[in-house]
Amino acid sequence: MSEPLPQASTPPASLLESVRASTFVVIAAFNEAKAIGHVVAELRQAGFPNVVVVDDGSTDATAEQARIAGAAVLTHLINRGQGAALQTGITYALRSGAQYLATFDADGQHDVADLPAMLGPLERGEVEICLGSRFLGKRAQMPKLRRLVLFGAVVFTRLTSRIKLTDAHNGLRAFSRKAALTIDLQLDRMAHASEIVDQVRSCGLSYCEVPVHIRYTDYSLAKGQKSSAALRVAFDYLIGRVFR
Ligand SMILES: Nc1nc2c(ncn2[C@@H]2O[C@H](COP(=O)(O)OP(=O)(O)OP(=O)(O)O)[C@@H](O)[C@H]2O)c(=O)[nH]1
Ligand SMILES: [Mg+2]
Repeated sequence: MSEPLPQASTPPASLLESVRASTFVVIAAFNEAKAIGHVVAELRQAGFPNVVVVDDGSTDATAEQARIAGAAVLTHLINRGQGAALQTGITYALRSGAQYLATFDADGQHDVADLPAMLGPLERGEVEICLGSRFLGKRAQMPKLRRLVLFGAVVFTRLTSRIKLTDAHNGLRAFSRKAALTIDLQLDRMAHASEIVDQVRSCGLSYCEVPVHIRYTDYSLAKGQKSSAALRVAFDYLIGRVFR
């Protein structure tokens, strides 16, 4: 088992304008027309001009709402899953000159106010990747079953990836350009979260966890993952390991 995970030093109150301008926020979105416009608008109002939404074969107005709110929109013609959508967005951001990248969920669960603390350690050159954790800092409000499943994911990650995280499946992450160039997501669906952790370790990328706030709303709970989906994620990940 590896050493305890390093945590970020004191978060910066502000982030350099040049860092915001060269940060690309990548959002995988599947049938999120009700939420995506607000999410993109909040990011842009907070001073992040480069928002990339990958519409993952949605059958609703996700792409249109994202575009109206000011995002660059990429489209998968069929639904490929969050991992595939993130890799599409990351590749696009790198080709567009991104120096920093963040992944962000489309369903309104992430808080844009957490981004400066996520990007700060990258800006200061302390680490290459910051991983958001809902279990550091204030106790997160969430359904008990979800807490249990996420605890199971942490234990699973410690056993399979041998990395000690407090939150193994948090969609809020920040990457330096170097880290984004190194990470190569092959698992199309939700198991990409474990794959990233594996690659952090195998590629020797430096990382830290940063406390973030995850909102559980009626919308996110109705739309989000069923607890039983955890078994499918574990299965996809283990199959991916066998065949890679
Ligand atoms: N479910 C799902 N989400 C996708 C897909 N492609 C992209 N996404 C996006 O991935 C993000 C996370 O998906 P969620 O289903 O909310 O997963 P989660 O946040 O880990 O789980 P919850 O805590 O249940 O919300 C959302 O922004 C989705 O719109 C896909 O094929 N399926
Ligand atoms: Mg969600």
